[in-house]
Amino acid sequence: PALNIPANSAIAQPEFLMGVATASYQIEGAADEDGRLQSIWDTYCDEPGRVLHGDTGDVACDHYHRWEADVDLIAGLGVDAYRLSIAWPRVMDEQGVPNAKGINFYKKLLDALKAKGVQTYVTLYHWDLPQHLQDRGGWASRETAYAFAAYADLMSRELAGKVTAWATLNEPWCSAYLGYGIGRHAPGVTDLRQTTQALHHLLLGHGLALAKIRANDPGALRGIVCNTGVFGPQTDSAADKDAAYLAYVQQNYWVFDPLMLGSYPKDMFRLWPGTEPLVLPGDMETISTPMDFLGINYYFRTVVETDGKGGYKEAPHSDKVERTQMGWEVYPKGLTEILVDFNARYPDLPPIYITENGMASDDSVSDGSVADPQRIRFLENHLMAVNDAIKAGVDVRGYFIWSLMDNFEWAYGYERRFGITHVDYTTQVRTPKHSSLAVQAFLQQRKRPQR
Ligand code: GBH
Repeated sequence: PALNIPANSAIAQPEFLMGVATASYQIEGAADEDGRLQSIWDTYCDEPGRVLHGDTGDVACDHYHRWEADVDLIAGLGVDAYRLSIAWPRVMDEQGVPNAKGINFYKKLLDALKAKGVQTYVTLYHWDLPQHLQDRGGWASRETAYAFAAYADLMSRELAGKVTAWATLNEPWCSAYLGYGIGRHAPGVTDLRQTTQALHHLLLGHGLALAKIRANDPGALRGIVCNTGVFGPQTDSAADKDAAYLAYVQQNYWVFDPLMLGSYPKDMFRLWPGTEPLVLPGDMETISTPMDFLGINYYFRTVVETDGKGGYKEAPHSDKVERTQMGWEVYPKGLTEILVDFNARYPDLPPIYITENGMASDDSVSDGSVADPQRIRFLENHLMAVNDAIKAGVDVRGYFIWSLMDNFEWAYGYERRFGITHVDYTTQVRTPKHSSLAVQAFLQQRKRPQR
C-alpha cells in the first residue's frame, strides 16, 4: 500500500518535489579507479578503531560500476529528483588539473538521469576531502576554501546545463565539529580552535563557490545543505533549559546565523570561550551571499542536561520513547519546530528543501522481500510534519529521503541501514524494501501536472 498521506495535503501535490538522496563516498566504491586520489575518509577508515568492524568505502555499493542499473532503480521509483554528490578526489589531480575520466563519470550519470526526466540536486562536498589538502591543514587552513572555490569553478563549468540545483556543502557542522572537534569523523582531529576555524573556512569556501556557480551555470539553483537538530531539557530546571538552548545554538545557529544574518551567534563563544575564528574583512559578506534555496537535513531530538560547568551533555536515554537502529529518538514534531523557528528568525530565508530525512533499521531479506514498517511510519509522520510547517507559512518546496539504498554509514560502516532499498554487500543485489514500494505507490497516485 501507498504511504498514508492525505491527497489534499500540500506535500501530496505534484508541485512538491519528492526525491531520494545518496553521497559519493557512501555508495561509489572504486576507490582506486580512473585516477581517483586518496580522500580523508580512505585514510580515516584505515586507522584502527575508527570505523565499526574496520569497514571502508573501497567497494561500498559499487555504484561506480552499477550506476546504469541504479539510475533505472531511481527512475522506477517515480521520484522527481535525485540528490547525489561529486567526489572531489575523482575530478582533479593535486595540481588542480581536471581528470577527464572522473568528470565523465558524472557527465554520463547526469545525462542518464536527465534522459529519464529525473531532476538532479548535486552536492559538491559531502565530506570526501582530497587527502593532499588535509596534509596542508585541511579545513583549518584558509587555503582549502580557495581550493574548494577552484573545484566548484571547474565542476560548474564542466557540468553546466546538466544540474538542476547545486549545493556547495553537505552539513558543514559535521565536517567542522565531528571532524575537527570530537574526531568522530575524518580527519579525526580533537581541537575546538580548529573546529571554529574549520567551520569559518567551510562557509567561506561555500560563499566563494556560489559566485563561481552563478557565473558558469546561471540557469541552475544554488544553495547549501545543513544539518539541524532539536533538544529537550532533562528537567525544568533553569540550568537544564539553558543547556538545551546552548545545544540548539551549537547545532543550528552556529551555522545558519552566519549564512542568513552574516554573524556568528555570541552564545557560541559563551559555550566555547576563546575559540572565536580569525575572520578577515569581507568574509562575512561572502558567507552571507543570498541563495536560491536552503537544504535542511533533519533526523532526531536529543535530551540534554547541564554539565555543571555552563555547558550541556546528553542525558541518559529514556526507554519511553521510540528509537531507530541508531538509537536516535523518533520525533517528527522537531522538523516542524525547526522550520517554524528559522522562518521567524531569518527575514531573508530562501525556499527550503528537506534534503535528507530517514532512519536506520536492521533490515534483512526474507522470501525476497524486506519488511520495514517502522520506516514507513517514520516517512509518513515526517512528511506530515513538513506539511504542518507549510500550513504555518514556511516555504518548503521538496523532500528527499535518506537514502535511496543502504550504504556506508560513516563511523558505523555497513551495520546501519538507511536505505529504502536493501543492499546485499556480498552479491550487490538491490531489493526494494516495503517502504520503497509504499513511496512508489504514493508517487504513482499523485496527480501529474498538466503540461
Ligand atoms: C547525515 O548526517 C549525512 O549527511 C549522511 O551522509 C548520513 O548517512 C546520514 O545523515 C545518516 O546519518 O554529536 O556525534 O552525537 C547525519 C547528521 C548530525 C547525525 C549530528 C549525528 C550527532 C552526532 N548528524 N548527529 S554526535
